[in-house]
Amino acid sequence: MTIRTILIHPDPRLKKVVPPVAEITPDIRTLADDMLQTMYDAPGIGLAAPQVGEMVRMITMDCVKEEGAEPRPLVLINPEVTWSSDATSVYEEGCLSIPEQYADVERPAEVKVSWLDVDGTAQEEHFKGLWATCVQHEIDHLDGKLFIDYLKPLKRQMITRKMQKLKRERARA
Ligand code: K1U
Ligand code: ZN
Repeated sequence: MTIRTILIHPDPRLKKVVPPVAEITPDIRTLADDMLQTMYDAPGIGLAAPQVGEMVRMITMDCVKEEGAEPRPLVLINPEVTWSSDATSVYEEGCLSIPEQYADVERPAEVKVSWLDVDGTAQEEHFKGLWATCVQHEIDHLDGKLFIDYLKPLKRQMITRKMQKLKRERARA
C-alpha cells in the first residue's frame, strides 16, 4: 500500500465531474487500499479519488472517532444519493485539500446512498450524523464541488488566497 499525495486547492482536477468506474479491476482495488491508507495517515475521516489525482468515482470513509472503537473502513464505488431528508444539520467541515480551514456547512441531516463495494456487490445504507455529512462532502468531490463552494464569495476567495500562498511556500521548501 502506498500513501498518495493529496492535491491542494486550487487545482483543476478538484473542479471536474469524474466518470463512473466501468469495471472493478486490480488497479481499482489497489487505489482503494492506497486511499484508505492515505486517509488514515492524513488523518481524515474521508477521501475522494480526485483528491489523489485519480479521476474515478470512488470514495473512502471511516467516521468512527471513539478512542479504542473498532475501525469501519468503507470503500464506495459509484456512490449515489437515493434519498435525502428534508431536515438539515450544520457541521463545521474541513477538507484535506484545504488544510486548516474550517467552516459551517448546512446539508441534509440524513441520506440513503447506494454504491458498489470492491467485490462489485451492490450496497445501500442510511447514513446519519457525521457519516451523512462526510458521505455528502465526498460525493461532492466527485462532482467537482468543494465545501467552500457553499460559502459566501468573499470568504471563499479569502480561503483560496491562503491556499495559493500555502502552495507557493510548499513549492519553495
Ligand atoms: O474529503 C476530505 O477532504 C476529508 C475530510 C472529510 C470531512 C471532514 C469534515 C466534514 C466532512 C467531511 C476530512 O477528513 S478533514 C479531517 C477531519 O475532519 C478529521 C481528522 C481527524 C480526526 C477527525 C476528523
Ligand atoms: Zn474534502
